[in-house]
Amino acid sequence: MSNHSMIFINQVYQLVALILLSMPQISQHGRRPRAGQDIVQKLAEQGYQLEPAALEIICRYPGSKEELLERIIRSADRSVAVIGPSMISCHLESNASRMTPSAMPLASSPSLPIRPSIPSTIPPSTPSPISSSAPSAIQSSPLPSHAHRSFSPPDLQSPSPGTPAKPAGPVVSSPCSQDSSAVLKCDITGRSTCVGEYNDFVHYFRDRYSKIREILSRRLNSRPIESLSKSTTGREVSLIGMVMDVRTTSKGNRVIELEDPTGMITAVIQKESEVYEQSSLIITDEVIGVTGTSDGNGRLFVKSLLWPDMPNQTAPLENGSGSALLLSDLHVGSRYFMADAWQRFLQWINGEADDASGLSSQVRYIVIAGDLVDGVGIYPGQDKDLEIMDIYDQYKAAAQWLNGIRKDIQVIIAPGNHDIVRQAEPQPALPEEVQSYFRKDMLFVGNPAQVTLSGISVLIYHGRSIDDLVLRLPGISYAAPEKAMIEMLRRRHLAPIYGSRIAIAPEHEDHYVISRPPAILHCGHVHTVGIARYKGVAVINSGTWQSQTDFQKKMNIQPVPAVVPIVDLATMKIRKLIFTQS
Ligand code: D5M
Ligand code: FE
Ligand code: ZN
Repeated sequence: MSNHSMIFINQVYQLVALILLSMPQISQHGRRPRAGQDIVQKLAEQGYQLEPAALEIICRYPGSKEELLERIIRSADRSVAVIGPSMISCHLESNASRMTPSAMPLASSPSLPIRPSIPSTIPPSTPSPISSSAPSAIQSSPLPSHAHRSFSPPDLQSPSPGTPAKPAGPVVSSPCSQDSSAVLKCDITGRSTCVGEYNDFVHYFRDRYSKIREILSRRLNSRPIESLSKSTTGREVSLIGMVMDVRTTSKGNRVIELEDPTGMITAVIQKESEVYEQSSLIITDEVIGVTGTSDGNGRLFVKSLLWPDMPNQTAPLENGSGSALLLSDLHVGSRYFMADAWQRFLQWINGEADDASGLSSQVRYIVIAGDLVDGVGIYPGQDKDLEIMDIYDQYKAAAQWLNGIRKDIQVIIAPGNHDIVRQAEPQPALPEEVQSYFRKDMLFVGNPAQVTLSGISVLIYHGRSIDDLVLRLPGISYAAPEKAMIEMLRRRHLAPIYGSRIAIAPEHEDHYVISRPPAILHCGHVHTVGIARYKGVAVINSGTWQSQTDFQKKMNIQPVPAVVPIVDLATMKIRKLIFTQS
């Protein structure tokens, strides 16, 4: 049998083995009926029913059922009433092999329906630790705008007569000249291959592994895991593997299960090791390089760790012209959308406000990294926070606001988790009907997307993976989102942790690998502003236009609204413009 088909079958076998092996233990202790009731009740409280086969899978789950339930609830689509086995299996497979033959082959084919599925919505209902301190920036020359006119909000009811319908078909560049136009280089729109089958997962993880391996191979002379044997005992060897699991033992050593397409190995980082502290940054599903001594028996004692990282360079990578404003998370339709601040911004950009520095006339691009509108049904009780209840009306209002931007500025719009596209990432561009509300020179791209602005490459990603990175990495907080973004660059991956708070569809290609370093990495989502420069890359999180919601108050989320990072594309200097006050 080829390695390829082994991978497919073994993934199924491992999951079945996991379930079957846990059965006797559960029944022995007589926990199942009671646990079953609790599970049904907990899900009912959240408004979900449970298929019997799904209940059986949860009852047999050997790990913490509480945690499993929480993962299921978090990832369940609110429009789904009954949770079936397929919605659960993807939460069970985190430790199952993704690339190698199983150590535990079973003779029979699986009897339980455990096909992995991609959850489509993650309601924002679970609290997470949010720091309340102010964000930092290495280049922050705030240039307050002092607009002092009274302004009336745009008419939300009647669409502007000057808003022509957009022609059908994908938009790949603006009608401007090649040099000044924003060009879409890559996104998922119209290219999704994923149907959620096992083979998709195998392709996805293999693609992730091989792309990042290629980057690591430039600096590490590694060998396949299967080549380790008795003959390599005591020798120093290097490997490149995907992290299947990372844990700390009772003795305080760190143990990593690493996998490559040829096998798995246990890498041990002893407490006394020089790289012990560094190893606290290892997260599941990332691809790293390790060098250490093999014991010839499936274990490697690690001496050094290597992340793919960016090439070492401090100078900006490219030179362009004009400047770009980076925005995100407008949340139009929310009661908390800051219309007054947006009006001040419009006046500034349109040259109707004081602008002694002349910065506004240099702006050629505005990039919006998702959450253009607040959406509908995104989290429980959201209707209380909405000023506009219909999602299409929210987009019409957003179009009114954006269509007021100076005509020579190219606007690029990517979706986020509040927008009307599939919730599983990567997300395609907004639907054509919605696009038709906007000026026809606007460029709609997917999430993530790579564009170039007068030759400067910008990697746009809404930034949901920041939630996972904040939870998992020491020293990373919502107050300084640029640090989480630097961790993405070090891993050459926008969402290294698979299947946690964000749902990533297993496309055949991993669209999150950062194969070529961009000049700018632009995220949003966390509603705080963060600016840094990392190895020649401008790392920017662009905050929000939504003031603190009641939900955010409860969660102690301190948004930084109406602050706009501006990048000079010729010098790559970054500043912040502040529109909070007139
Ligand atoms: O996300 C806005 C901010 O709120 C961002 O910092 C993430 C945070 N957020 C979103 N959902 C949750 C939940 N459920 N718990 C804690 N924090 C959350 P947005 O995408 O605009 O809703
Ligand atoms: Fe948002
Ligand atoms: Zn968001």
